[in-house]
Amino acid sequence: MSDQEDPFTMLDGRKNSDGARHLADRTEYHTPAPAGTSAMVETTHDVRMSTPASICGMGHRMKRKEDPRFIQGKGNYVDDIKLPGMLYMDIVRSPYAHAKILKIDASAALKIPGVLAVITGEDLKKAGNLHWMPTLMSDTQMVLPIEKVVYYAQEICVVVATERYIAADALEHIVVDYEPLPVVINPFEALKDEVIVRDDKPEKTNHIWHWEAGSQEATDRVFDQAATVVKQYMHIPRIHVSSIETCGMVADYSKITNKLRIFMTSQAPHAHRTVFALVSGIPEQKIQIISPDIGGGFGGKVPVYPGYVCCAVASIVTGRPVKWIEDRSENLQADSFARDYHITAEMAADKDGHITGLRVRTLADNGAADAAANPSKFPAGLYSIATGSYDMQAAHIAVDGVYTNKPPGGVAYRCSFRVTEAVHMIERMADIMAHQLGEDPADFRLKNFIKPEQFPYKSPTGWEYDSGNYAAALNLAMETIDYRALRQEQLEKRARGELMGIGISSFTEVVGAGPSRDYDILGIKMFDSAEIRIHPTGKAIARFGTKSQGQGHETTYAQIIAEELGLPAFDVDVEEGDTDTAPYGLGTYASRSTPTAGAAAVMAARKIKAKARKIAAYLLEVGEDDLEWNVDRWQVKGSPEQAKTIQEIAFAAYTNHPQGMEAGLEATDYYDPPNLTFPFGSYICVVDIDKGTGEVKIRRFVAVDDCGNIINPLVVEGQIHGGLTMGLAPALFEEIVYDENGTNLTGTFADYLLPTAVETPKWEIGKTITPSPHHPIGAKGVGESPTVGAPPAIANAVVDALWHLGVRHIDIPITPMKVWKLLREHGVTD
Ligand code: MCN
Ligand code: CUM
Repeated sequence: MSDQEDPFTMLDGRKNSDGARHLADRTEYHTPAPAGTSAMVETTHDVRMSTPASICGMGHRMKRKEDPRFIQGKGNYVDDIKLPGMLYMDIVRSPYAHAKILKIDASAALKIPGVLAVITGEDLKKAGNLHWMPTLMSDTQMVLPIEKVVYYAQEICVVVATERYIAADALEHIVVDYEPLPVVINPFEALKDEVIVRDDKPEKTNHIWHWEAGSQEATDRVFDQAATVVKQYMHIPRIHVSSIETCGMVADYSKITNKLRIFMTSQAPHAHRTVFALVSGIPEQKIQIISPDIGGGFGGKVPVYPGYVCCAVASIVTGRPVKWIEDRSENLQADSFARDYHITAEMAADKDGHITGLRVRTLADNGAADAAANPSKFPAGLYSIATGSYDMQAAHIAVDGVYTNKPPGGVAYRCSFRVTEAVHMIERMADIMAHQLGEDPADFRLKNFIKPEQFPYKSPTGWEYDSGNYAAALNLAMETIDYRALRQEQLEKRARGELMGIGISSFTEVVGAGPSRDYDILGIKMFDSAEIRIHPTGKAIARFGTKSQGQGHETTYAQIIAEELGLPAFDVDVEEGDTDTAPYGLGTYASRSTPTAGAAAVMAARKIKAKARKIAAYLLEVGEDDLEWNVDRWQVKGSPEQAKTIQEIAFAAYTNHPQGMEAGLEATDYYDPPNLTFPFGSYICVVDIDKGTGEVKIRRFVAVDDCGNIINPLVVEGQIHGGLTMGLAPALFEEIVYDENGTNLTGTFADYLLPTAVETPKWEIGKTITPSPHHPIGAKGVGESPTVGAPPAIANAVVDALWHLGVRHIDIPITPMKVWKLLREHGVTD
C-alpha cells in the first residue's frame, strides 16, 4: 500500500455493529493514581541494597535457584509427565482457510488397533455445546467445527490412541469432505463484507468493534493550527511466539473422585480453571490445574486453544489420562499469533518543533476470532499509551477490529497488551518528524520529552504516568555510545557514499494490571496474590498466583521476602502454578508479576512482621513501641543486644506465643495496585548497510532501561538480553505470511526466520533507576520493555541511513530484499 493512499477512509462513519462491545466512553480508560503519590522521584544509577549477602535481599545478583535443575535437564515440563494407562491425542487439521465441512468419516481410523476414540464437533455439541468456547475477549471460537472451517490448520477432529505414533498415523485414515469457500485474507478487503468469515453471528459483518481514546475535537483543533504535519502508513505484521516448548496438556479425569487433574502449559492456571469450570459445568474444586515448568510463554500460553479443550474432553470420555503435545509446525501454523496492525499515524508540531498532537487510525486484523489477550474493557489493549514519552496537547486514537480467514491472532508476543505496536508507531513518527524538521532525532526527543517535574503526568489519552526521567536515560545512552561522534562519522561516511544509520527509541511502557476497577479478564479482576508460611525452624514456603515461564520467580520472590523479613532467600521456597495450593491470581503476562504479586509478597511479609513484633515484645517483655526493625530482627531501641531474630520469633510462634494470640507465622495478601507502573528506556542502534546485498548489520546497540528499584540485577539483565533479541527478531526477520488462499507460507523454521546467536549483536546495557512512587518497594515491571523498545530503534537506524536518498519508511521486518529494492528504486547501485 502506498503512503499516499489512506485505506482508512473506508472506515469513516463506521459504528459498532450490534453485539460488539461499545467502548467509546472515554472515562473508562482513566487510571488516576491514588491521592498522596509523590510527584518527583529521584533518578539514580545505583541499585538499592540493604541486606548482607548471607540474606540476599533486594539488589543482590543472586544466581537463579531454579537453574541447577534446568541446566541439568531435570526440569519437569508437561511432556515429562507420564501417568499409568496414559493415552495420546493428535489433531486432524484443515488444509483450507475457508470451507464447508460436508462429511467426516472416521470409520477406517477407528478400525486401527490402538485407536480408542475419534472426537468431532458433533460429539462436543452432544456433550453440552462444548464445540464453542469463549475467548479472552468475550468473543466465541470454535473448538471443533461442525459446519465450516475458518482458517488454515484449524482443528477438525481428534484421535485418541494408546501410543503417540498410532494416533499420528490414524490421522491419515480420517476422510474429510470439504467444499472450498472464497477466502478473505486482507483486512481492508474483509471490511467490504463480500466474504463473511463468521456467519454464525447475526450481524453478518467482518467488522468486530470500534474503539477510541483521547479527544477527536481537541486533536482536530491542534492539527488545524500546526506548522508541520507528517503522516505515515505502517504495517506491523503478524508474528508468532516460538517458545522452545510448544503447547501441551496431560488431562487426568478420575471417575472415582470425579476430579479432573490437568497439567498444562498455562501462564494463568487459576483463570483457566475458572473458565473451564464455567464452560463445562464441572465444579471448580473438582478441577486442578498444574502448570509445571514452562519452556517459555512470552504471551503465547495465555489463551486457551482448542487442543486443550479436546484433550480434557478426551480424558473424560475415555476415563484415562490423555496427553497432547503440539508439534513444532502445528504450533507455528495454528496458534500463538500476535500483532497485525495496519496503522496510519499523523503527528503535528508547532513552529518551534514542539509536538502538539497525534492522530492514529488502526485496523486490527484479528483473524477468525477475537482471541486477543487483553483486559476485557480494552479490545486494543493498552495501545492508547501511543503518545509515548512526549508531552503534547491532544491525541486521538481509533482502532477497528476485523475478522479474516486466518487463525485467531492478536494473542501476545512480549508486548504488554499492544504497547509494542504503540511504541513502534510513536517512535517512528518522532523520527520522521525530526527528520522532516531537519532536527537531530536525539535533540528533538530531549526537547519534547515529558519533564521530570511533570510527573505524575496525565496523558491526553487518560493515563497517569507514575514516574519518569526520560532525559536521564537518553543522555546516558548517548554518552555510552558517544552519539555526537557517531553523527560526525555518519557525515563523513555519507560523503564517501557509505550508508550508516543511527536510530533512537525512547519508549514508555505500561505494565502491572490491575488496578482491578479498570482491569479484568472475562470479569475476573486483575489483582494478584502471595502467601507466606514460616515454619517453626525459620524456613519458609511462599506461594503465588503468578506463574514463571523462565523469568526467575523462584529466586526474585524469595529475595523480596528476604528483604522484608531478613529470612535468607535460600531459606524461602517459592511455588507457583498449582491451583490446589497457590492463592488465586491472574497469572504472569504483561510484566505484571513484580507490580502485582511482587507487591503482594511485600504486603504479606509486612503482615508477618507486624505479628512478629508482638511476639518479640512478649518474649523481650517490652512494649511493641519500644522495638525497632533491623534487617532480620526486632530489637529494643537503644539496646540492640536485646533482640529477637525472625528465626527465634518463628520458633516462638509455634512453641511459646502469647496467650490469646493465634499460633503460627503466616500471611496472605491479595494486592490490588493503585495504578500501573510505567517503566521506560532509551535505546540507540547503529547500523551499516551493505549496498550490494541490502543487508543491515547492527554495529552497536546500547540499551538503557529504567524499571524502578531492582530486585535482582542479574535477572533483570537476563530479561533485557533475551528481550532485546526478541525485539531484533520482528525488526529484521519474523513475519507470518499467508498466500491468497490463506495457506501459511511460513509454517516451518526454514521460512519463518528466528535470529540465532550469530545474528545477534552484542547488547550493551545500562540503567537508570526512577522508583515507582506507588509500588511498595518502588519496582516496575521489566520483562517486556526490551522487546517493546528495540524494533523502532533498529527501523529508525535503517531509515536514518537512507533518508537523504528519499526513503521515509520501511515496514518491519526489514529484510535484505526490501532494502536492496529500495536502494535500487532510489538510484543506488553497488
Ligand atoms: N525484576 C527485578 N526487578 C524489577 C523488575 C523485575 O528483579 N524492578 C525481575 C522479577 O523479579 C522477575 C523478572 O525480573 O524475576 C521479570 O519480572 P516482571 O517484569 O515483573 O515480568 P513477569 O515476571 O510478569 O514476566 C512476564 C514477562 C512477559 S509478559 C513476557 S511475554 C516474557 C518475559 O516476562 N516471557 C518470558 N520474560 C520472559 N523470560 C523468559 N525466560 N521466558 C518467558 O516466557
Ligand atoms: Cu504481551 S506477552 Mo507477555 O504479556 O506474556
